[in-house]
Amino acid sequence: LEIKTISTKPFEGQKPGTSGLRKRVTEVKDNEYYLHNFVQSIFNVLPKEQLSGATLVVGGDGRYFNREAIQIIFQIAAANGVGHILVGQNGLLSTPAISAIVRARKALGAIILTASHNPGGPKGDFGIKYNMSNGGPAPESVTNAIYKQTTEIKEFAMATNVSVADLGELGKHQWDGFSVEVIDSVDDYLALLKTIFDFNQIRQLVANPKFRFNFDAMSGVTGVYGHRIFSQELGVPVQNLINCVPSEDFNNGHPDPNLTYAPELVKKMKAGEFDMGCASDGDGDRNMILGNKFFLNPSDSVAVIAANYKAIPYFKSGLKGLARSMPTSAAMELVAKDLNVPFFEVPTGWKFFGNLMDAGTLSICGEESFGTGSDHIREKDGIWAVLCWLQILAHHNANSASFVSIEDIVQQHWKHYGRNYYSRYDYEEIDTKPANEMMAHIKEQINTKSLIGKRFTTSANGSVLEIASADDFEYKDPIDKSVSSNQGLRIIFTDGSRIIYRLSGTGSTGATVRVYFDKYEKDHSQLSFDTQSHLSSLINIGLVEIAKLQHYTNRNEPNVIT
Ligand code: VG1
Ligand code: CO
Repeated sequence: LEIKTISTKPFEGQKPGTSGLRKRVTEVKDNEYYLHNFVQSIFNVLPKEQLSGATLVVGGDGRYFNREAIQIIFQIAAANGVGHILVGQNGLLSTPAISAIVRARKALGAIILTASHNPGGPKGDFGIKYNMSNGGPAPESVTNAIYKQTTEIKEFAMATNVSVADLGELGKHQWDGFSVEVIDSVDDYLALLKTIFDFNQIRQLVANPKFRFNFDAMSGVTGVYGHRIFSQELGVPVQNLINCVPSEDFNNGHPDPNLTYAPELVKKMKAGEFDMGCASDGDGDRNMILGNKFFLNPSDSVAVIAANYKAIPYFKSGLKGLARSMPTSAAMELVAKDLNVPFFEVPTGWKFFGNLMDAGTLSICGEESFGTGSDHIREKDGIWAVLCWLQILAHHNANSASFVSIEDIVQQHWKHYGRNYYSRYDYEEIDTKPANEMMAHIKEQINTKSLIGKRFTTSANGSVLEIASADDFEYKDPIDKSVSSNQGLRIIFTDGSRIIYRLSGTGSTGATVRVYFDKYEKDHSQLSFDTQSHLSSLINIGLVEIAKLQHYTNRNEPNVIT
């Protein structure tokens, strides 16, 4: 190995957010050594004795600049004593697949190259994140230490003779004390999924002419997985897989599976062309699932999966516990209560679930942001969520004369548990200053306790909503006792309704304001309303009365409504 030490200077703002460091490609490329600094800072934090000879997994969602970044990571890793790197074919590995590989191959950790659902290409975003040996995102203690390194860094080391010309060809490349192995992107992950689900039963559902399935990879990494798993393994016709060729700029799209950015799929589902339509984000950890003319809210999705756990072979021996992130609708705890298993409410971001899973107290969890997963890995998992729904549908239809749809299953669930009407409003690319001012305005009302006892008469039927409590969510990890503060402003009403305000931690420029609304109904006559109209009073209180959102941000409408 020809190792060179190169001097450098710190760059500002290399602080990982909700899920790694996400920056405009221009910022990364225009600043020589921007990436080098961050990668060296990761290695500076890892204990030398663990790093020496260790195996790391490297891969990503295939976005622009990943190819160059991968070669840089090889060189810096080799110079820092890493022994072996497993890299996905063509640099492609979904985030959940990386988590599975780290665990299966007992790697020290992984470097994941993705900005997830953010757009890519020369003008889009680049992202990088470090995962630990459990396969999950590094906890805040580690990301804070990496950030500290980035503010002090003076030099980095790289092995200049290391490079792999063709990442398309499987196989091993060896240097003195260092090797790179190009592995199949799907094999390890598929092997794990086969231990979780009954593929035979799902094949029967897929073969049922009453069931029409569609999958949209949004030109992200899951195209590779979709072809192999849905088509080759389960028999879905190839023409039912759309946008399944990974593209460096996501085909000039926004690889965020929601009602705004997946219009092609949404249109087909609204027209009743399919019985199940699914999409995943750039790196494959998110999922959107739609039924025939039916929107499956992600908060409902994870609750229904939990309630139907017996249909999924992996959960045969029972559930250890259930969890959701704070802004996710409260549907999950009703299931936990009913099944008599422990329930946890954690801050936004998957890293908080990992500790609970490692301690053996959590089986299924999810977020309102189209993230669903279980303790089979330590990341949320889009394909897994699709397979859960396929398995649940297969189970319900195994001996049924008429077809049991996604909507039927959800309606059944609401009848049993009641329904959480739920919506999230996103205001993207707001200037940081007014966004912070708006949050401060809400915080002020929380601090002075002026909101408590406040009553609002609703326009719809004149009923009264009264605020019971309001706080800035703080989480104490029950396992390692670490405390995470400032995790979202919460307004809770006496009937259990909630309004939550957060600033996004995954954007690369400006601020994104997220406002979440949750209202519970259990009366059978109250289950079939339109979500937006049923929430309209709560939404008005949240946007106008409490936040004065338009005044601060000058926005009339959100960019995305979920
Ligand atoms: C968003 C979502 C959060 C999710 C995170 C990472 O974070 O709200 O639930 O865990 O993205 O998802 P924020 O801070 O922007 O609200 V992904 O698919 O980017 O790894
Ligand atoms: Co993602």
